[in-house]
Amino acid sequence: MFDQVKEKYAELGVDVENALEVLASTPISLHCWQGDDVGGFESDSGELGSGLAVTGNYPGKARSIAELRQDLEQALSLIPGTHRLNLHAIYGDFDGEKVDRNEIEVKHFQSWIDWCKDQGIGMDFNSSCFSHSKAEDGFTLSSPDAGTRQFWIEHCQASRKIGAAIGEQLGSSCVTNIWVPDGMKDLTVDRLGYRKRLESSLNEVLAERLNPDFNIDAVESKLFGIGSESFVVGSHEFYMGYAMREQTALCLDAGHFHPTEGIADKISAVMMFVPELLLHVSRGVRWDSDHVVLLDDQTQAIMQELVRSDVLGRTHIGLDFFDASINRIAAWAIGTRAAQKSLLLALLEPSKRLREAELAGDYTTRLALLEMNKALPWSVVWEEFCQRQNSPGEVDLLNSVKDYESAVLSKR
Ligand code: RNT
Ligand code: ZN
Repeated sequence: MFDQVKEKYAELGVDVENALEVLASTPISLHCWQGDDVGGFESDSGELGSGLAVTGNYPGKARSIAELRQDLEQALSLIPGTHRLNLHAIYGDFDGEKVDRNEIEVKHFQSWIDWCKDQGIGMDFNSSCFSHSKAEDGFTLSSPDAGTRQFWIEHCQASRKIGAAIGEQLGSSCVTNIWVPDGMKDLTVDRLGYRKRLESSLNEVLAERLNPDFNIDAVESKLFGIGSESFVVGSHEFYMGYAMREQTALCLDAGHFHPTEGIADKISAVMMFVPELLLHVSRGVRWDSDHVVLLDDQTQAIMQELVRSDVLGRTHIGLDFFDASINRIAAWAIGTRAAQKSLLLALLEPSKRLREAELAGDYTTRLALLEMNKALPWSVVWEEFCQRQNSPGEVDLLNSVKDYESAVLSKR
């Protein structure tokens, strides 16, 4: 069937083999935090806070680094292609030792780097400015308290150095992302003061020049969160301005905007002015930003823009969702595969004909082709991709998940 489908696409001017090559060489950064509900492995790990909330209590959660790696290996086997690990600082290998956030070093992440090397995958990193006594009042890098600010500055500086070591050791640049929860529940009078403090803290964090072949800095905005309904210091405008001025990567989280506001249309605009983009592909539902990614309109629109604007080479695709009400490995696999399926659909567009029609003002053809594209047998191409990459096809995915659940998860 695949050969026939390939022919059909070729008639429309679409090179299926080329699409499969691009798909195979587009890694998705798998967020470690789906595996244990953003818990991490600090010796005194407390409650999840700073507006982050995970609901559900599905059995079989990873309770140790070994279990999380086992689960990640399982998830990676269910996702076609070669991907990356996205690790948060709270997931260090601290060996029961109390290591405060401003004291983290490369050695605490060496076993993760070694694991990634064994897996043949790259790794990305995140400072963890939440779930900590010094973040309990809602502020970190923009805190009015100089000592608190200094603590988080040191944490973010340490995170970048760890990022650079990761990139150097793995031979693939590490994207180190900064997201801070800073914001207020209610009416805020001195918004500018908070934003000025955030700016100056970020300047200190990023002051040391690091080799971009090893570390790429990214900053992530948010519109509102639980406990920061009225004001978020690091808003989109703030970080867009900051990233443009400082030429850092800009992180767009698909769930961090107004409920009906997508990030797809922002891509071609921001990419004119920032060097790189980090995506947190996610799915917002009403006020909550972190549902498992699906092959839905939003995700398709994002991938279409990456392909149509020809910015895949400057984009780092990461995921950001946490669902504890379903099998966590299934969540990783379903979400990552949905992002890949969306990308495949975008790569299979008859782009030449679409562009010609648009330029000629023939919007009828444009609309007809776009609608036709959805009805073409793209899923045959997807199944071929899964087979070539030794991953289960759509029908077998659930069985693989259930087998692992009964063999491993149910025994925890
Ligand atoms: C929070 C941000 C951030 C976190 C992770 C855990 O709203 O999206 O990216 O989800 O860093
Ligand atoms: Zn995010």
